[in-house]
Amino acid sequence: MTFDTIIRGGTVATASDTFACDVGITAGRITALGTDLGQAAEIVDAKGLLVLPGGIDSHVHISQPSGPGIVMADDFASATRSAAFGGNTMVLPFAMQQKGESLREVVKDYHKKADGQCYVDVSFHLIIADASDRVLGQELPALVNDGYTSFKVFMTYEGLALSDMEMLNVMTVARETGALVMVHAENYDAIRFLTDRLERAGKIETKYHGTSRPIAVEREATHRAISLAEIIDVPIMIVHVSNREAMEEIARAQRRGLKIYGETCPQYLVLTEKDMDGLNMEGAKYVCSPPPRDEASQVACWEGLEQGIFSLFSSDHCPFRYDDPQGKLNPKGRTSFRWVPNGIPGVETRLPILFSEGVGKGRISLNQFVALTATNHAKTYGLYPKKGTVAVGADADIAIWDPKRTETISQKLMHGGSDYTPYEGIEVTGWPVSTMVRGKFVVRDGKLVGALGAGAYVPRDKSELAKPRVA
Ligand code: DUC
Ligand code: ZN
Ligand code: ZN
Repeated sequence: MTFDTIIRGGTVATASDTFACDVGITAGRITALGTDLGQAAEIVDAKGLLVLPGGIDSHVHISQPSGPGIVMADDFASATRSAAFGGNTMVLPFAMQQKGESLREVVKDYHKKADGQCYVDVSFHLIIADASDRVLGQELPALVNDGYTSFKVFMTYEGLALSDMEMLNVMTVARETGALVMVHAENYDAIRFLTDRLERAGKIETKYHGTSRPIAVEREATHRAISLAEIIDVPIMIVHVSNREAMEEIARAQRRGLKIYGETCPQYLVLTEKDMDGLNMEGAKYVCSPPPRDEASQVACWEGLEQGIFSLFSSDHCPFRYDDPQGKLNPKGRTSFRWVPNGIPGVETRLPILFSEGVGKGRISLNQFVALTATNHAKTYGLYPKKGTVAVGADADIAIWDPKRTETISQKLMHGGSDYTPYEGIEVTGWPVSTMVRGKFVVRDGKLVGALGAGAYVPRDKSELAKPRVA
């Protein structure tokens, strides 16, 4: 047999095993694993390198409307370029509905933004802001059937927050259609109350962003979301968990046999609320929600990853430029933390941070790393086994890593649309050097070689993990 490509001499790791073997690729798929595979049009030497499933970042925001005068730093080209340099072969951004909009039209708009503009593969979650009978009764079931098999709901934010009744209605549709609900768990009224009170007291600097969204705000909403899901008997994913109390709500639910899943992100492992203290609005670079907490919360999030309470590690990439009137330094943002856009870039740094801090420092195994960054994302969102593993029959979505290479994270190394990285100065060991999507290199030895449009839209199956406990 002759292959298109053989990746030779590397160490392959999956979510369960680590082994020395060559990878044979034909027509974009992995067609053989073994040694002495024979001939190929191209042999890629991976001696001394790791051959891993390409990262799947299942929580990224790209080209979302973000309020009057505010523009996201990435379009699909820059976000997916940045993703590829960060060792990712697929991202799952959101198609965000706004009140009154048809979800179907929203989805069409996001396809228009993404078509021909991606370097890695993409699929869309839906954000449901308008839980009307028409949306829930007609549009949503049809969209789930068409491969949009997950949706995010917000318990906070003007124009996005759903009432408990609306959450229950969305969860009911998820149960009926087999879709998975992702929940942004923060108590809207509590945040508004605290924000108003802080502003009245003249406490408007960016550091008060954290004060306006304390842990209790997140813990309470997490508890409530879990309770609502239990009432409906529907699995849910609590996204971007930042602290022990919210994590323990999830762990307790899991111990009770509920299908409650959790996700955490790099900002909760390596940033703290002190980062938002910076002078001259520097703190705005770290404003995201939920906010980074303290060192004890970082320890808790590590425990959640180590113990499998969190099955996903995503970036929550939501980039705004810093030095830009349409970004973090917008004129209103200078008047109060309330108006600083929430979100930070991170799609390119997610994997090196977890590899270095997690695998390198002995907190998690290489196999846990693969599970947390690729395999579990594919399983959770209906992409497995086509995506998320190195196995015969899977798409040849592969990241080749130099586990010994040390880099200091810096904006100079980044390839996205933002003008800063919140992870500036963090030293990491372990770096993705090449990324291949369906058998074709997008990044090779640190250089962009893939064409714009190399990434494709991937419709998704329903996830096994979205099945209720009782059918
Ligand atoms: N929630 C997200 O998931 N991303 C960015 C901002 C937010 O609140
Ligand atoms: Zn969110
Ligand atoms: Zn997000």
